[in-house]
Amino acid sequence: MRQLLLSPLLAATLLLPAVTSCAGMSHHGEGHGDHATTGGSLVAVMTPTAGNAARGTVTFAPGDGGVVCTATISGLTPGDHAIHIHEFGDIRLDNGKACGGHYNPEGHDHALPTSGMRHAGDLGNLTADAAGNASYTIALDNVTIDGGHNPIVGRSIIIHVGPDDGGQPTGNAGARVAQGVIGYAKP
Ligand SMILES: [Cu+2]
Repeated sequence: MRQLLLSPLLAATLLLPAVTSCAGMSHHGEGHGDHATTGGSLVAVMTPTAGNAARGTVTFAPGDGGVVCTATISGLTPGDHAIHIHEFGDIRLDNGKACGGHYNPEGHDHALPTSGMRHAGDLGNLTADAAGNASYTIALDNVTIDGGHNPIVGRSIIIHVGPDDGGQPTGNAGARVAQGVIGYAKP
């Protein structure tokens, strides 16, 4: 009796992988062979680290000059603040340190975006007005959404308490005031 009850379940269990595998093959059969990107956009929802108030969004979309990054942040102190792509999409620590160092897969020295030779994550500075609001747009030719060259999906954005002065090793920007994981945006 127990065997009779189990057998439909067993049959389904055995069939399911076969069906899934067929679907997978048919997808491959349509042929793309390359490492094409999704063509989609990315978003990092920025949340404040402990004791800070900076929050907002940073988006990345395919556009003129490569990838266009747009940051809209509030809750900053007036003035310049470093903005970087950091290595890990890990915001488990409330000081931002789980995001690791700058995203730098090509092993360049740190620099401001005026230099072509820089960390892939070197996005420069955004400037907050007297009310603490900042809007910043930069076109990036040294990264891709999720392609073969310095893909940024799954990494993180960090905004710092101070400005990036371009100095080694990471621009002397101080503590991390906001962090967010770069993920796929809902179309
Ligand atoms: Cu940083």
